[in-house]
Amino acid sequence: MWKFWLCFGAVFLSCSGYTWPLPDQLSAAQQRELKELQQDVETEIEELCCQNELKRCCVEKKKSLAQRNMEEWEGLIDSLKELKSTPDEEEAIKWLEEYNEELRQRNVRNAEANWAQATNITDENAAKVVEVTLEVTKWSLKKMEEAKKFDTSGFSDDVKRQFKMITTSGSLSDEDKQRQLAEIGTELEKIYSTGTVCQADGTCLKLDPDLEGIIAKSRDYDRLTWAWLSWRDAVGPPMKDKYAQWVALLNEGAQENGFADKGVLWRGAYEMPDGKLEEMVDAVWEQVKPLYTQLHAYVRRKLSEKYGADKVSTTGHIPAHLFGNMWAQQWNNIYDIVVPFPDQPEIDVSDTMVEQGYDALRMFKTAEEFFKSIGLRPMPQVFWDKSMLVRPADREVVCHASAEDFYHDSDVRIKMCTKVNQEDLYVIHHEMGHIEYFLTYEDQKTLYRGGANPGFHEAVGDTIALSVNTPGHLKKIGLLQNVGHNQDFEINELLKMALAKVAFLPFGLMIDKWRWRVFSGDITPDNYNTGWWNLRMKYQGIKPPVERTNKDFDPGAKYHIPSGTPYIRYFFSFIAQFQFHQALCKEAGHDGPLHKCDIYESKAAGTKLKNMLSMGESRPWPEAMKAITGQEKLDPSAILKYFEPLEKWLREQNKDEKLGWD
Ligand code: BJ2
Ligand code: ZN
Repeated sequence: MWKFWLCFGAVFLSCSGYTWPLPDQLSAAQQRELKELQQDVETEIEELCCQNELKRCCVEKKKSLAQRNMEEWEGLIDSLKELKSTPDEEEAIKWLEEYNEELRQRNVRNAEANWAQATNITDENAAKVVEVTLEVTKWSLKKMEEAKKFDTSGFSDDVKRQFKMITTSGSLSDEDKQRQLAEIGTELEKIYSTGTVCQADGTCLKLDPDLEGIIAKSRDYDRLTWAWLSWRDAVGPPMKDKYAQWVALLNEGAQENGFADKGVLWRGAYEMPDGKLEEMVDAVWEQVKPLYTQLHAYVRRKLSEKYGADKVSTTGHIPAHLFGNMWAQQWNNIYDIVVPFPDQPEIDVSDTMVEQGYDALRMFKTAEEFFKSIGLRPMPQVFWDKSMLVRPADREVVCHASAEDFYHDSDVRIKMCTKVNQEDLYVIHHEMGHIEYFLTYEDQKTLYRGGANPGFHEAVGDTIALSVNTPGHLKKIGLLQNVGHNQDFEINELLKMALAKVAFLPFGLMIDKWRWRVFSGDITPDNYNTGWWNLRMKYQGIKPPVERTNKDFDPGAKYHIPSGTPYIRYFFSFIAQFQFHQALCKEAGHDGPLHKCDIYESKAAGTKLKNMLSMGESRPWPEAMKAITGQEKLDPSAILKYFEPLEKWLREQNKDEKLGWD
């Protein structure tokens, strides 16, 4: 019957110059069908009128007929809306429902196996991880073949999005190779997590807390060199060949599925045409680079004063082991060396935390309190029951902090070898941000239980920590006694934040610049280390403290390389978190400079954040960006605004310096 009305309506309504209403609630297929019909009829009438030289009369006549038949036309549209989707799409939706449920159950098993291994590294647990990974791969390949049988072209955007996710795969088809890949993956992570360095007196040191502790606290140049070098020599060389095999297998999987290399798939998470993500991050980097260059020149001079001009020249690259951080990724641990106004009240709260008897649990409760104060979820009981908050004495674990979603009944956990200091308080907020995201989108379809893009996931906890780490807030929670109210204090405050945030940017960028080139074959295994240091030198302006060769594998000394975790997400996050902070501060009614803003207890800010988080991965990221900031782009103007007073001050300090390092 409706087909009859469709034809009837079409004949009477079609007339050049008249627009048919085509509501977008109809499925894409229905819309297309209607449009085609309209086109056909219009052509027919056009021809008829022209043949009989009746064009003007036709237009007028049909227009009035169109008005009269409007009601019937709209009735037709309504009946179409009721039909909603074509029978094929209904079948697809049913298939997807089952898919999402089975995926969820498999994710539960996967998360449990990984957790068991990460919190107790044994051969048996490693074997289980491999088995579960193989099961998942096998199942997703089977499901991908089923999914490809659906002609999705006429389906709604939401259904299409899910099919695209299911059919975008880099899995190898050969089961032996799948196994090899999974085994190398667990092996690389094991080398990193169990790496130790033994000293002449027979005592052995771990990365966390021992070697990281030396790098953070020692001010002895040679001791620093020793810790820096020993860690790299302990874990790098044993990984190198395995890493090259791992890359080859990942690329083979990508190529089997029609992609040029694995890097294309990694970048695909941002849903931008290939090339555009790199273009976007390069453009952002160009805008923040002047600020980084100022910070670099200032810190270089301070380090040169501290260690001597023979160790640190005031014009070139800075030796990489002097930044208080094993990877020179964040420089906040050398705040004491570079503090601009040492007579101002202290702003580092590490010592006070120890004096006040803080322990890991209290640090986690402190973080939770902030999230709750803006209306986000408290940590569920299972979180407290099952998380690993300190390093256990009786077994090997992956100490690198992480947050995991177990995909059922709000089972979410953090594992971390917490130490009582301000840096770990920040890491707790970072990880808890992931947990809040997991909890806020837990009612989404399994496929959409992810960040708008991976960078969004990274930015949640950091955004909160921007408020927490203001001296104003630290005073509120009793960790600071005095705060200054003058420009000198503000410069100290901003410089401390810049050591964590601005210093990170070129590091956040170069890691995946290296991996994208490794995947594309531009950097080959015999050039892994040289390629790595070329990028470290170019972007960060740092150099190895001793000569390195291609027998070394320094990338392997950074967790995300052996664990295979993409890194550009952190670059994205370190820019986006300032956009989020700015937007939430506005929502909270903050007045004054951005770096003073603390959104504590603002339900308005919390709601804004929650609304964005609840979207999960259901829409492309620019929509999520718009939901929270009102703009659709990654935009460095917020971070630049935040550090504006510091940049001005640094320019003045550096006016006689030779900036840069070429
Ligand atoms: C300390 C933090 C990661 C993170 C861990 C390890 C890799 C992924 C997860 C994921 C989260 C998710 C980390 C913090 C800022 C800079 C960077 C660094 N650990 N991961 N499961 N950081 O992002 O939390 O927890 O998305 O599900 O690595 O280099 O230190
Ligand atoms: Zn993270």
